[in-house]
Amino acid sequence: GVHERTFLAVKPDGVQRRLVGEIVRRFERKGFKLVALKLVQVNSEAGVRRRVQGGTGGRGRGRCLGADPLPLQASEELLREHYAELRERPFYNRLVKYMGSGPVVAMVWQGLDVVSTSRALIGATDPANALPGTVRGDFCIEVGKNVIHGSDSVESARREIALWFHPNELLCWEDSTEHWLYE
Ligand code: YYY
Ligand code: MG
Repeated sequence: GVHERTFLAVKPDGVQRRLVGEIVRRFERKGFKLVALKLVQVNSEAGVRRRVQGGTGGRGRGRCLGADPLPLQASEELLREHYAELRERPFYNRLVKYMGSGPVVAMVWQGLDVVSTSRALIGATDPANALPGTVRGDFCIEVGKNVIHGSDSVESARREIALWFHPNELLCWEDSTEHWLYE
């Protein structure tokens, strides 16, 4: 339905290459509704933690920055968990390192079939196979620097949104264009 949500992230190469505005623009002009957005530096070296896992008192390492209620930590664990399905793949460690190599723009977008439509707007995983007109088709060359992440199913989207965002970071706002986008 129109309340479907997906998790999108501009990867560190996309941020470095100043593609954030261009990418946000593509999802905006499509008509999808932005419900959350933040710049996140997932820094594996600093050991700086935004929050200790709920109620567990943390895992010993790192430093809790006060009473920050975020359900995620700016730690490599977030990325390892995000890509947990790919744990056994040969590129997994390289992928996690790449995702922690600079700021990432994490976003949640909402709309009818937003998960599959976003995948179509993003293009094939390997930019070599991504069609012109897609983000990956237009802005990148190699699979290891493919600029953007998008959830691959409604289930993955739910998992990834919960991983990257606290519920109170997802904003409900009245979309004045809804009447012009949906029948
Ligand atoms: O969902 P999507 O990002 O299109 O591809 P996944 O199969 O989930 O892989 C996640 C991520 O891993 C991909 O965006 C780049 C990287 N990767 C890689 O570096 N080399 C591969 N052969 C396959 C994927
Ligand atoms: Mg994927």
